[in-house]
Amino acid sequence: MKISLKGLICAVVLVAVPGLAYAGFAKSEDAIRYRKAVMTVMAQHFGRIAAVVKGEMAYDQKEVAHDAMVVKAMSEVPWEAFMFPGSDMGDTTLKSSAMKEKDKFMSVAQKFESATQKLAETAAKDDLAAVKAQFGEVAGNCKTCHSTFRKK
Ligand code: ASC
Repeated sequence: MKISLKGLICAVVLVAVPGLAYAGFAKSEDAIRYRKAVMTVMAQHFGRIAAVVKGEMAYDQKEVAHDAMVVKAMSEVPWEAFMFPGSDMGDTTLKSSAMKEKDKFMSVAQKFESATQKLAETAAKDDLAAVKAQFGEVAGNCKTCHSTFRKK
């Protein structure tokens, strides 16, 4: 049997560091830090679109499109980090129910991803009214997940 070098390295890493087999995190603190960083970046850029939607900031199509693109990218990456075993304990506001109801959590996350994808597509066109409408859709998804799976 011929084993590729890549395969061998993967096997060694998986055996030597079991934590790495789970979405690349060695310990729950790393998963918590990672998802908080993603949420911080997401909130910053979503907040800038919010300011435009509320009329507090001037509408600049390119800026909004860029912010929406960052929100979309951030929405695609943190979900496995929320499922890291034990990461519902410690410095986090994640409810344990998120892990117990993984399918529900992932389905809410998937809906959110679809909404941010649509926001990015909408923001690529110069139509502030459409951006406002889709912004509302995304914000609704934020709220649903937070009120269900985030501690007060
Ligand atoms: C934000 C932010 C949230 C969401 C949420 C939308 O900008 O930090 O948590 O929007 O308030 O309902």
